[in-house]
Amino acid sequence: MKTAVVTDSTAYISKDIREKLNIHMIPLSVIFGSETYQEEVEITAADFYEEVKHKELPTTSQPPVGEFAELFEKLSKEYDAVISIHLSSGISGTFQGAVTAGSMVEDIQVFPFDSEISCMVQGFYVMEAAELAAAGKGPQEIVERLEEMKKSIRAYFMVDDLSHLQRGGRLSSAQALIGSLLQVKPLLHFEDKKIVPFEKIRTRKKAMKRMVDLFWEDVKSGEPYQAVIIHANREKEAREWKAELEAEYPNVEFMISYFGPVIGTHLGEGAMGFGWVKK
Ligand code: MYR
Repeated sequence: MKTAVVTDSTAYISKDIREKLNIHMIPLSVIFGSETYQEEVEITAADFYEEVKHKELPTTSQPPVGEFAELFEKLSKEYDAVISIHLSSGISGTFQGAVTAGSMVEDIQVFPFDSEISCMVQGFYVMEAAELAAAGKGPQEIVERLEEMKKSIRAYFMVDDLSHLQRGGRLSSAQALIGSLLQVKPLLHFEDKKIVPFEKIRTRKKAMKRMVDLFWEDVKSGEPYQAVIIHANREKEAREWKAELEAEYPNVEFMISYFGPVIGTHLGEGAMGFGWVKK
């Protein structure tokens, strides 16, 4: 059985890795006024953070269902099944788009998978699925492995300015609580597919330290883990943090990724995240 792996742009998996692992990607878009750009195709993260320095922050949109259907149709010529892995259905309609398109195509079985997260943490699922598909595993077996990964995947993130998340309506909390968080650097995470505050923390430094404490709680068991630092145009800071973590946790495999245009629209420049999963 031949299984294809599809994801969306918000996993921010580089073109090189996508090509190497045979991962198909459907982009979400950012919209500046009357101009729409597909991220990772027509606008890079570097262009985006430069643009927003002198333009109003854009809005974002999910891929049209027709684009999913077209891709699934195309894949049906070569594959028997597709696993389509997407950002959390609690923050975007992208996953539902894959579900709808999956019910429209006839010649291929579509297995939509809600990562309940986004960015390179979603990417962990995608790369694992691609490796299993390349090894000839069938869709059921791959989905089982992804469900197993869900038990150990964790991610926390902080933003410099909470107003972007509030403006985009992606922060699930009472207005009064949000108001009290605007003065601090709250640590955020996903709960039931939605973004909620995890803890009120006063400074960026303390929020980063807290993420590491939470990480330690999991990795102290000594089991093998992989981890990712995700930044919104703060590459130098991410590199320094990675070097510190590598010195402290030599048995963990760390990587650096980024919040690209779509996620950057909702988090704002300066956001920083940390995610991990048991290997
Ligand atoms: C859309 O328009 O459908 C896209 C909406 C994307 C909302 C993004 C909200 C922030 C997600 C943060 C993910 C952090 C993962 C570590």
